[in-house]
Amino acid sequence: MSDDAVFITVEGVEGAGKTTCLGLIEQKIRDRGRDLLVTREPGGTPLGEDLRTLLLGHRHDGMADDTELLLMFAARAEHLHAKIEPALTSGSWVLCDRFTDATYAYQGYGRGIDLQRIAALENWVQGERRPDLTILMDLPVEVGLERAGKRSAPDRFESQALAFFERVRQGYLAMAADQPQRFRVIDAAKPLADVTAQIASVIDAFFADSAS
Ligand code: Z5A
Repeated sequence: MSDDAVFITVEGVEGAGKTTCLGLIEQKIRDRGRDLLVTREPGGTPLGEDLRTLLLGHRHDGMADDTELLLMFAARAEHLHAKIEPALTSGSWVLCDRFTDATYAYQGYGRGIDLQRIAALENWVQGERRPDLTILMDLPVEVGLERAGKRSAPDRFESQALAFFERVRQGYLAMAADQPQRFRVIDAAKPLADVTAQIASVIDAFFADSAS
C-alpha cells in the first residue's frame, strides 16, 4: 500500500443515511485531489454483486446463519482481491459502504454467531487489512427502518424483527466504544444538513490529523 492510501468505511443500521452521505464524503476527498474508489459490501465486483442478490433476496429465506456469514466473507475475499487491495496499492483511497464491522454487527451481535469465529475469518480473509477510519451513522432503529421502509419493499435483512436491529445497533456502538481511534460516531437522527455538517467536520479533522 502506498504511504498515503487510506481505507474509509461507512456503517450503520438500515436507513441511517449511509448512501445519502457517501456522495458528500466522496466530494470532500476528491476536493483534496485524491484518487478514490467508491464501492460497497456485499458487492463491489461482479461475483460480489451476484452474492449480494442471493444474500438480500428472498429466494433463500431459510439460509443458515453460517452460510450467510461465509457468503459475506466470500464476497469480501473477492472484493479485496479484485478491487480494494489493487486500489490501495496504486495509492488510491477507498471509500466502502459497509465492511467487516457489518459482519460483526449483523451476523455476530444480530444473529448471535460467536465473535471469535468472525475474527478468525477476518484474519484469514483480510490478513492485516483493516479500515483506517470508520464513520458510524447512529440513530434509533425505529427511525432508520421508517426511513428505509418509505423507499421500497423490505429485503431479507429489513424483514428482521426490531429486536434484531436493536442488537445490531448496540453491537456497532460497543465496537465504536472499544476502538475510538478508528470510529467516529455521527448522530444520524438529526436533519440532513446537521448530519452532513458532522460528517464534513470528521473528514476535515481526519485530513488535519494525517497532515500533522
Ligand atoms: N450486511 C450484513 O449482514 N453483513 C455484512 O457483512 C454486510 C452487510 C457487508 C445490505 O446493506 C444489507 O447487508 C444490510 C446489512 C447486510 N442490511 N440490510 N438491510 P446495504 O448497506 O446495501 O443496505 P441498507 O443498510 O439497507 O442501506 P440503506 O437502507 O440504503 O440505508 P442507508 O444507505 O443508510 O440510508 P439512505 O438510503 O441513505 O437513506 C434512507 C432514506 O432516508 C432515504 O430516503 C434518504 O433520503 C432518507 N434520509 C437520509 N438521511 C436523512 C436524514 N438525516 N433525515 C431524514 N431523512 C434522511
